Amino acid sequence: EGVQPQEYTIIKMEVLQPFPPKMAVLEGKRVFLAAATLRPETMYGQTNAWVLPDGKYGAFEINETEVFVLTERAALNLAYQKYSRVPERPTCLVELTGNDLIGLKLKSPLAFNDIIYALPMLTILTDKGTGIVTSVPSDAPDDYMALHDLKSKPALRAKYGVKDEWVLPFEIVPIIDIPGFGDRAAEKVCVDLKIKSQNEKDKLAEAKRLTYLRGFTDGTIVVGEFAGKKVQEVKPLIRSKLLETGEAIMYSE
Ligand code: A2H
Repeated sequence: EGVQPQEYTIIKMEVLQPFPPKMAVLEGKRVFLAAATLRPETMYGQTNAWVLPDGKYGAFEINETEVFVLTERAALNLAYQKYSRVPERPTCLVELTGNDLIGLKLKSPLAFNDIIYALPMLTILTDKGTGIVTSVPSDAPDDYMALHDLKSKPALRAKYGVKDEWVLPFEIVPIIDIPGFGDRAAEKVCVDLKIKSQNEKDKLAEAKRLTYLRGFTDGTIVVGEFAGKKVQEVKPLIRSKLLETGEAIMYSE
């Protein structure tokens, strides 16, 4: 890790009004949770966003009208990648923790769910990407297990102030078919490996190893305008589209 640059796509997940009191200072601006992903072609299947409850985030001014919520580290990296109008020192309009973000109502590009919510994930690393992760439980074992934990453990929801309606209505959205794995590959490997929670690091690493490459090399997208095409083929097309429409930006580290 860290040997060669990682090319992420930052997905702009728009925070819908009304903002919570802590974010009142952002009133009148367009505010986005900036989620870093390596799999832009999976965005149809988003069910929520992930934040680290104790993580430190900031709302950074990206230009006159747009604000990104992400870690300070990522804001600084981005500033050097020509998107900020104030490259040397991105302005932090308000400091936030993950707890402040839990329950935010979001609208995210390509997602079949019109509205999704920001929810707690306990394994997010603050020194990778933006510290915000978009959740695609059909294809990401980490996302599947973290959502499964919240759905199956009322005490976990209570601990983080997560309302039932932010979690329980959200089902897996099948988006990619992988021969031998089906169209809910993450669920299948997590069940096969008998993974019990998002904290089973080694087993989840194995689950990711089993699905990630296969999804990319043998997967077929079964939804959207590119339905029937290979994941390999559509990934760059979907990424370009998101970049062109301004719904995403590039980010590398
Ligand atoms: B991926 P790599 Cl569908 N902490 O996006 C923990 N995980 C993070 C993170 C952070 N700070 N920042 C990004 N990620 C996740 C989609 C996806 C992803 C699918 C399948 C696999 C997959 C939806 N979540 O990643 O260590 C993000 O989840 C499998 C590795 O830099 C991001 O892409 O290689 C991926 O990890 C980046 O991980």
